Parts: sequence; C-alpha cells; structure tokens
Amino acid sequence: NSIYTNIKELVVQDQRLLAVLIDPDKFQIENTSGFIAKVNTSIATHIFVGGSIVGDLATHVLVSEIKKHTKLPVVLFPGDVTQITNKADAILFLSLLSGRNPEYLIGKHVKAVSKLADTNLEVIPTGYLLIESGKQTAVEKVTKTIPMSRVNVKCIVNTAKAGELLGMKLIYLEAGSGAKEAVTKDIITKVKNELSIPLIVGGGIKNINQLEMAYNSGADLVVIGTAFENDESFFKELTVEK
Ligand code: 1GP
Repeated sequence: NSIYTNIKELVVQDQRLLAVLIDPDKFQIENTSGFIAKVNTSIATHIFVGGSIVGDLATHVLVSEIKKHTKLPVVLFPGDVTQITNKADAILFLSLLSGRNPEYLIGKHVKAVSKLADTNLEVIPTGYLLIESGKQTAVEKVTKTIPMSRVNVKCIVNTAKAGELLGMKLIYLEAGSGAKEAVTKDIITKVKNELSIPLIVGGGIKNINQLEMAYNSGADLVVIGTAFENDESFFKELTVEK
C-alpha cells in the first residue's frame, strides 16, 4: 500500500494523523533510539524528516538510524535537494505556492529529478503555503518569499485550490517551525471546505489544545517538531490508550 493511498484511506475514516518532524540539523543522532521509542508509543502515525538548512549527508545518516527503530513511515520533508535519500519511504515534493520565487516553485524540482531517479521513493506532489505567523521564520528567510497575510483568507483558499487543480495530492498550510502563532481556525476551516484532497497543518503547535483545535477545524494531518524537541514528556500526553 502506498503511503499516500494509506493517508487517503485513513482520512476517509476520519482518523486524525500526526507527524513528528525531526530536523537533522538540530537532532543529536545518538538520541535516536530513545526518541523514536517515545514516538512509537505515541499517537504519531508518520515521521517527517527535514529542515531549512541541513548538512549534505545528515539526512541520509539520520533516516538510516530512524528506520532501525520504527515501523512508522518515514517521509522526507526537504528544504533542499541535498536532503533526498533512498533510505526514506516517501518524499513530499513541495512547491511553495504562497511565494513567487521560481526556485522553490519549480527550480529545485528540476534539479531533484535525476536524484529521484536513483531512488525508490514514493513522490507525493504537495502544495506548500507559508502563512504569516507573527515573526520571521526560517522558511521565509531561506526561500526569500513573503508569507501570505492571515487577514486575506480568500487568497489563501484560492492558492490552496489552485494547487489542487494543478494536480497536487496534498496541501500543507505552514506557519513555520517554531512559529509564534499557529495557522488559525478560520484559515484551516475555509481551506478545508474547498479541498477534496487531504490537508496538512503545521508550525507553532505546542500543546494538546492547539492540536485538537487544528483537527476540529479540518486538519487531516498535523505536523509537530519544536514542541517534541523542547520537551519529550509531550509524548506522554499523546500516548495511545491501550
Ligand atoms: C515546520 O510545520 C512544521 O515545518 C512544524 O513546526 O516545529 O513549530 O512544530 P514546529
């Protein structure tokens, strides 16, 4: 079963999906087994690996190590082509639809093709929208694009829908890692109402209340990175009830 097909099936059953995001640039490789053990006992359904600025081999080494400790699907969430590794199961092939930097709309993708040809990665075309979140985030800096205004919800909705009409399989609303303000209820609800493909929401989600809020507004898959990095006891609150 492909990872995307599986996501769609779970979404149809109204299951709430959670991805733990690990940034190879911030993560200590020797902590992998302990950290992944906690992920395994939590409600997490996916592991995403990626970051805005990552050294050349770091992703490859980290994903190889993660795979030793979990059966969860490992999905690349790359900031650059250097983060492509065959050790993962799939890759979010992100096009930054909120910005007007051709490099992040199509440029890096062209460069990725010959690298992807050497892998068995499942490629999942994903429309990626950076939403204003109170302070400048790494995505904004690295991609040199302006996040979309939180006030102009119609423009966010239309951009997400344009991604779907272009054939993208997922839409990802991103406030940016460590965002001060997560994507609002209103934005999630209105975008979800227009889409017939699964919706991912991430950035600045730090506690269960915010997580519930995102799901209740219509997020199908929520991505959390920083909150787990800062406090691994957060996993305990998200443990599967047996
Ligand atoms: C960032 O959406 C992800 O790309 C997760 O953000 O680190 O703030 O959880 P956080």
